Amino acid sequence: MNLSLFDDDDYAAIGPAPLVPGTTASTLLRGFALPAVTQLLQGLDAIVQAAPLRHMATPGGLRMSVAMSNCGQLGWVTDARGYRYVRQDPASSEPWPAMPPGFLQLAQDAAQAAGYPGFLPDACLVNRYLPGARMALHQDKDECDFTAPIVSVSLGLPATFLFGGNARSDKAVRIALVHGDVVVWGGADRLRFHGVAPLKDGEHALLGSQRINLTFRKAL
Ligand code: MD6
Ligand code: FE
Repeated sequence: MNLSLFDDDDYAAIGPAPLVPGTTASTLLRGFALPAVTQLLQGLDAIVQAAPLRHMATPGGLRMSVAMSNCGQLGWVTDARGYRYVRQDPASSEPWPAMPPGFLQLAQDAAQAAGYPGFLPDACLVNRYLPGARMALHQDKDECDFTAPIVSVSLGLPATFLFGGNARSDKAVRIALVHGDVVVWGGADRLRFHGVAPLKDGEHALLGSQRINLTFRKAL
C-alpha cells in the first residue's frame, strides 16, 4: 500500500541535508528508509517476539518511559549497575536476535549517503515511544569507538528531536522527524547532547499510536 502522494523513491531523491545549519557531520536523510519499511517492520516483529520491548531502569533507579530491545551482536542496556553493551538479553540470558540483513543494508546505505562509507554496526537499539514518552538530553558515549557514526531511523508517529551542543547547557535545536527519516550522526558531532521531546498523541497509518526508533551503532 502506498500511503503517500509520491513514490517512495521521490523522497529518497530529496538527498542529504545538514541536520542543523553549520555542520556537515550530522545529516538528515528525509524519507531514506521508506523503501525499506516493509522489511523493517517484518524484522521488528521477529525481534520483539524474541526479545520483548521492556522499560529499563536508569542507574539512578528511574523507569525509562521509552521501551527498549536490541538486535545484533551487542545490545545496549541500563540498570542499577549502569549503562553498557551486553551480548545477551538479560531478560532471557539468550543472545540478542541477529540483525536482519535488510537492517544492516539500510544502515550502511544511509551512512554512505551521509559521507561515512564502510560503516559496520554491531548493535541496533530499538526504542518504542508511546504518547508522552520522551528521552532526556544525553550523549551516546558507551561505545568504544567514536570514529564510527550512528544511524538513526524513525518510524511511525512524528517526534521532535532535540539537538544540543557538546555541553549539556547548550541550547538545543528542535527538529521534526517523521516516518522514514534517517539521521546520520558522527565526526565532530558524535558526542553532542540530544534527546526527544514528549511524543504527541496521534495515529500513524502503519504503526498506530507509537513511534519506533532504530539506532545502529558500532559498539566494539
Ligand atoms: C530517538 N535517538 O530518536 C533517540 N542517539 O528515539 C537517539 O538517542 C540518538 O537518534 C544518537 C544518534 C541518533 C539518535
Ligand atoms: Fe542517543
